[in-house]
Amino acid sequence: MELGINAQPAPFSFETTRTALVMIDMQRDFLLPGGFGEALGNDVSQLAGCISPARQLLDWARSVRMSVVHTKEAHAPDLSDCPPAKLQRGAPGKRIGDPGPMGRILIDGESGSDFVPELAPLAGERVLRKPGKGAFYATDLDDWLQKRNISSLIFAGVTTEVCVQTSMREANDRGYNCLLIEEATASYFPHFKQATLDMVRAQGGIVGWTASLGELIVDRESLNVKARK
Ligand code: C5J
Repeated sequence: MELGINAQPAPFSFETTRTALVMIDMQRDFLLPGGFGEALGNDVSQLAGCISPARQLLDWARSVRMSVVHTKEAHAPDLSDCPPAKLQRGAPGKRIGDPGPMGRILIDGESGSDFVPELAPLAGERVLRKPGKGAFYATDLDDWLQKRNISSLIFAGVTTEVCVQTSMREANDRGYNCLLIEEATASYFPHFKQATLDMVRAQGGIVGWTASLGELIVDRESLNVKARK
């Protein structure tokens, strides 16, 4: 099904069968107290508002049978995939691999690294562990998307200016058309979110497009009107 929606800086058209939703790092470690985000001194309550819109977006993607990728930033328990420079971030005792209220901070398999329940993956959806900020760095994401003939990506998740923007830039350089859903992403710093939206869509969409969730989440009747075939 081909859809065209209002977006900035211009309308965004995509074929649902050739598009994937990429939900970035909706993990307890970033969204809840006691995780990596808070360990770095952030006010994690700033992210709560994007959970419900992200869930609506996920429900919509599922309803149109779109491919879904859930990324999680998490490291191997032996930290072999964590560069020393990254390991030094944060206060001693609250660094990656240190024990916290949700298990070892940012370590795969610990409860902090898991997704918030609202955004839990369903069977058949891709869960992609990534050691970096970008979803393409040291992962098989590009191959996975190419095998499925995917050419457009819809992005949501946290944080807007770090893992979401990095992943969008990586995807844009690889030739994917990238759309960021405004309400379904958040930052610990609201002005960084706004700056990222502005950056993405500046210069004629130099990194991609942004759109409001309402442009996608429409009832069946208007969805049929929007569908060109
Ligand atoms: C950060 C992320 N902020 N998912 N990760 O370290 O944006």
